[in-house]
This record gives sequence, C-alpha cells and structure tokens, in this order.
Amino acid sequence: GGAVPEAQKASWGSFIKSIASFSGDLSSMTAPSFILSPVSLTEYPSYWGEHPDLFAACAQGRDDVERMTNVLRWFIATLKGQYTSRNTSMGSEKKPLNPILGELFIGSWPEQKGEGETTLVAEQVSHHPPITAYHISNEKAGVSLEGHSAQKTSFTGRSITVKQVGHAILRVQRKDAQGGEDLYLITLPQLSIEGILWGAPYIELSGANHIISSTGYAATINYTGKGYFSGKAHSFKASIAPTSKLDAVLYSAEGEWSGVSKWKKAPPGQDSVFWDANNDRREIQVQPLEKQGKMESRKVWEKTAEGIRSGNYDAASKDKSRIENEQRAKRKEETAKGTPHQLEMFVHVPEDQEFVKLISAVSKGATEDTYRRKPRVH
Ligand code: 0T9
Repeated sequence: GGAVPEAQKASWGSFIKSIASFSGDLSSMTAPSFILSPVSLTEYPSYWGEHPDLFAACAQGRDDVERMTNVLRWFIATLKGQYTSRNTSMGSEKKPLNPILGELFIGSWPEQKGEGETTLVAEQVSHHPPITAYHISNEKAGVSLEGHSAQKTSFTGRSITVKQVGHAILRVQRKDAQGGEDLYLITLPQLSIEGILWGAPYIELSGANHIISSTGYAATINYTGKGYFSGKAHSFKASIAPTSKLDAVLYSAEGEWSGVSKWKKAPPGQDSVFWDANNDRREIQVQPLEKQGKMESRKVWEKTAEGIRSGNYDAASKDKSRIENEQRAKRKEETAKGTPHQLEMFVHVPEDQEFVKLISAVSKGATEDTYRRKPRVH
C-alpha cells in the first residue's frame, strides 16, 4: 500500500520527478501538501538540547576519557530527536518550512534537577543555500555548543542522499586548578531519505562521523541500516580512542540510536546499557507568540503553520507566497540601497581555526567556515 493520499498521487509523482532532475536545494521546491511540516528548519537545532542533563554531564567525569564517554552519550542521545521525531509526531519525515534570511528561533530548557538552565538561539544566516547557525549554552554547567547546518542533496533513484555541511564545537570549561576549556569538534553523519517512492519518507544514517577533542581523545561513530551488520535499522557502533591512534580502541558501544545501545568494551564499573533512547526528551520552551519578535520563527510562519495544521492548504500557500514576495522585495531594496542584510546574533568566520586544528587528525588540510555567537553585553 502507498501512503500518498489518492488526490495527491499525481502531484507526488511529478514532485519525485522534479527531485530527480534537480540537484542542490530541495528546500526551495514546492511539495504536495500532505508532506508539508508546519515547523521551520530554524527550530531543528533544538534537538541538540533535548537532554539537558546529558548536555550538562559533558563537563563531568574524573578524567578526559570519562568526559569523552559522557560527550558521546549526549551526542547519541540527540539522534532519535534529530532523525526520527517527525515520524513519531507526524507519521513520516516531512518537508520543513524553508526559513527566511534572519529568521530566529529562541528558547530554553529551564533547570529541573540542579543541571542549570540551557538556552538556545538559532538564526538563519543564509537563505539560498539554507544555512542555520546555533548556539546552545548552559552557563552553570560550563558547557556550550556552537555550530551551523547546511545540506547538499542528491537523488539516487529511490532515495535522497543528504550530505550534511557544517560542524559544531562543544566547549567545556575545565574544573581543575588551571581552568581553561576543552573543545570537542563534532562532524555530522550522512543521511538518506528512504521510502519516498511510496510517500512515506524516513531517515537512515550512513557512513561515519567523529567527535574529536582537544584533550587528545576521539570518538568515531559508524552507522548502518537494515540489512547491514546488525540487520537492524538505525544502528551504530561507536569507539573511543586516542586521537593519535584511532585503532587503539579504549571503549566501544553499539546498538540502535533510536533504541537501546550497550557497551561492548565497557569502562570499569559501568552499567551494560550505554544509552536507552526510550528515555524522555524534553521539548524546548519558547515565549508565547504574542511576546515574540517579528523575526522569530513561529511568529513569521504563524499563519502558514496554522493553515498546514488545519488542512487549509490554500491559506497556507497564500501566506507562504506573501512571505516569499516580501523577502524578494526586501533583498531588492537592500541591493538598490547598498545596505546588505546584517546578521543579528552571529558573525561569519571564513576559516574556523579550531576546526582546522582538530579535524587534521582525520582529514589533513581540511578547512571550513563557521558562525560565532556575537558577544553579549549582560
Ligand atoms: C539539521 C536534520 C537536518 C537539519 C534536516 C534533509 C532535510 C533538511 C535538513 C539535516 C538537523 O540537526 C537534522 C534532520 C532532518 C533533515 C531534513 C529531512 C528532509 O527531508 C529535509 C529535506 C530538505 C526535505 O524536506 C526533502 C523533501 C521531502 C521529499 C522529504 C520529506
């Protein structure tokens, strides 16, 4: 059976065809209404923060290796939200709203059990191609995450391959006498969108990503889906090793990132379970709409989202067109006046020196740009 509503079979078919003949920016394509999500891509960085306790725990641990295991656990714990939550909440992967330039998403996870408050700001720093910058911070715990996210997509015939462009840096304040901070460079896995031919898209992860720390340790995570080493969907194997000798594995864990994973080679005194993704995720809290600024995501997309949620797709598409026209006019005016759009919360850094230094362990000479949170005046 198919998941495409009878009335949308034709438009789904032509959408698939246009994906096939199109390469690059999928987000700007018009898609059939049944696949539209009322949530903008600027909200997606919040998946990184949905386990505030594990995020705070990145600063805890007796030594660098134990802290690396905590960072790895937090990272694995974010995957279920990042890559399966639309299936859980909306029945399949959906096409997010394509953020406008300068769109903001701001929210927090209030303190619950002494872990401190976690705050998030995300900004759409580029519209075409779409790039979202984000900064998540827990000052009490001394942990922050800063990164940006973009995608390169291609169609393989039955699935969409999405190469993630961008990286994140986790900063952890050291609690020892000298102080200072440890960095963890996080690279991102490749994903493929499966199930599109029958209109029920879902994400599978493939390949590998790394967490490379300034402490001299690195984690490598390898992903497989159905039919590979475990035979199960959403599977991974992760190992922790000295960065200088990645095959001298100290500890390893494996299992399902959307389910249970276990230590294979466990640190002394550890439980056999590495992470159980059935643990609750905590959704971010945002200001009520009436208190949000006009560039805040849910305010920008209020009417469009309402239309999508209520099935009033005509209203949704009208409002979306209004927003897109306004954006075009704004860009035109900026060009005419010679006053280009200014980023609000971030500054563009053409070459991220921290990335260059840490990535060299796995990829010599690689460079990437980044976006840094602007310093705030308290
Ligand atoms: C960073 C995440 C990313 C963003 C999304 C590929 C995708 C846009 C990017 C990579 C987050 O940390 C994690 C999760 C989901 C990713 C999205 C899934 C998706 O389908 C979209 C693309 C642009 C589409 O909307 C394709 C259209 C449609 C046929 C699929 C439903």
